[in-house]
Amino acid sequence: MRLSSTGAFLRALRDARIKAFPEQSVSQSNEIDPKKTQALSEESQQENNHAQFLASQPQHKIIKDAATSRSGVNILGRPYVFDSTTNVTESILGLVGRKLYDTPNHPIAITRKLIQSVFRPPRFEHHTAADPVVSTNDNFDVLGFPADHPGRSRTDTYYVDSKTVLRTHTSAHQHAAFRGLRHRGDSGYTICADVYRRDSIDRSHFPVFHQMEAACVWKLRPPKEGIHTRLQQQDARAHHIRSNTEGIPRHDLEIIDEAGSYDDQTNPVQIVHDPDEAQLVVENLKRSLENLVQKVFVAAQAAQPDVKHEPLKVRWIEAYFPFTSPSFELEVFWQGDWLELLGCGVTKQEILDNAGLRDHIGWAWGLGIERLAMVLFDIPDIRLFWSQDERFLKQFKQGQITRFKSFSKYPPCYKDISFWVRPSPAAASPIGAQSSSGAAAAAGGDATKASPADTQPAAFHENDIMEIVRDVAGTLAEDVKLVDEFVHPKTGKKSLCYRVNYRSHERTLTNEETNDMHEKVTRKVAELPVEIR
Ligand code: FA5
Ligand code: MG
Repeated sequence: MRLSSTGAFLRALRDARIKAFPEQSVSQSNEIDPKKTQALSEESQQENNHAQFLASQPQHKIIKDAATSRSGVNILGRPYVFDSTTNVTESILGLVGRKLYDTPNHPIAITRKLIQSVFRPPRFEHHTAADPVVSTNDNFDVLGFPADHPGRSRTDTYYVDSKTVLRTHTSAHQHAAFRGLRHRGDSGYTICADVYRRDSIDRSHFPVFHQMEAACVWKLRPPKEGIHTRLQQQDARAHHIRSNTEGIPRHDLEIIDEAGSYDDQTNPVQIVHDPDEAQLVVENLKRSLENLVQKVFVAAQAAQPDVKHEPLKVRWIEAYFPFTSPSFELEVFWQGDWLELLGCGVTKQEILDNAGLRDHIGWAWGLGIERLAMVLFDIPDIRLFWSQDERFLKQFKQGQITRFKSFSKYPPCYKDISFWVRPSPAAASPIGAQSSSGAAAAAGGDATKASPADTQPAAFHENDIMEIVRDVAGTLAEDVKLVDEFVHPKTGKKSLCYRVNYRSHERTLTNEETNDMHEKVTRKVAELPVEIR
């Protein structure tokens, strides 16, 4: 078997895919999956053969060519040749294409439908996007991510190759979805899809989760009697935004607005916007989302009629996203704590302009479906969403919110791994580095989560351990925690100890298989720039 460089062919293939987003109807939603046209030139025929060979291989298996040592993979029927930036693993690729959001009786799909019932057609078109492979251009560049944004780092993002990633957020499809609104007036969309982030391991984090994104735009009113100048057209548009907001049902939530008068320096109204009109967009955004929370949580409370419920409390706080300004996050007080549900803001005007929406103004938001679904269905561990156990799946029915009943609790098994972090600096991450901007995380890249090895941030990153455990144990790892850390007084070397909790939701793990997994983890960790103790 031989693989050779398929660069030119794959670039053409990719370019064709990136530029075209035909809409095919998929049961009440539009699949905005990229077009599969393949432009071939004669000189790329040989490369094409190799790519076709890859495409004919079993999906999501990493195929290595012995002669050239190059690897590649077939993801959802399309070939990708790896390069030095690649960090996708078979275990993560194995989760691609499950379409939980399109499985009617699955809690992810039930939650999606509930959200869609609040943002309804014809104003909102509903999209899904089955293929998670997107260009770095779509995931980061067109959205204005700075070059040093932590979300771009290989420690946080799954790279298929240097120009292609598993999308880290549904905003990767924003540009395409906005283009789809060019010939409509006041309009909007939702996009629902699986997204991928290299992240920590615990009950609320999984490397794949689902996001729902929405946007809404208002167009300048056309010139007519009494409306001639652009200012008058804008006034008429503002009037429509206000009357749309007045049409949103009232709610009885308790709102804490810590972002009511947002900061001119850190969270400004865009210079190109009229501040009064921008304020109307913000009000519409906030009322629309409060209405969503009201609907969703009333449904959750109805599923527990015997429990006395406190009035719902939500909180607005300021946020930062490269593609909205001003920006906010919405949190809800649930079971004694604030839970971040979503990020949102007034869409940057250049993003609308670049998509052909020069006469429009509007908002966008992006929400974690698991976060909502865990609350709605009382699901205690994010891994359960991936369970194929009938005892889990049989509990849910489309259109219904029911409380999850734990089928049993199997024992945990803790194993530690300790190592020295070498003092010599290792090679830096080829893509990006740790943030110097200190920007809040958007689309992954938690700028607040320092690497434990902060003396050599590029040499060792906690997410590398997480990835190894994911790769070896898959959903059998419940959490991984740093339990001990100290610096040797003489050598200056740092020692770290991580505790891995292996536990299945479906059966008791045997000692032998846990030991086996942990041995594999230890062997792989030893390949990192660390010294096992
Ligand atoms: C974003 O991903 C932005 N694209 C959202 C956005 C869209 C902002 C449009 C403005 C306009 P963030 O990284 O905060 O932002 O993720 C959005 C939501 O996804 C979070 O509020 C949270 O509900 C959910 N989320 C983020 N990380 C995880 C995770 N590891 N596990 C489960 N849910 C997560
Ligand atoms: Mg966030």
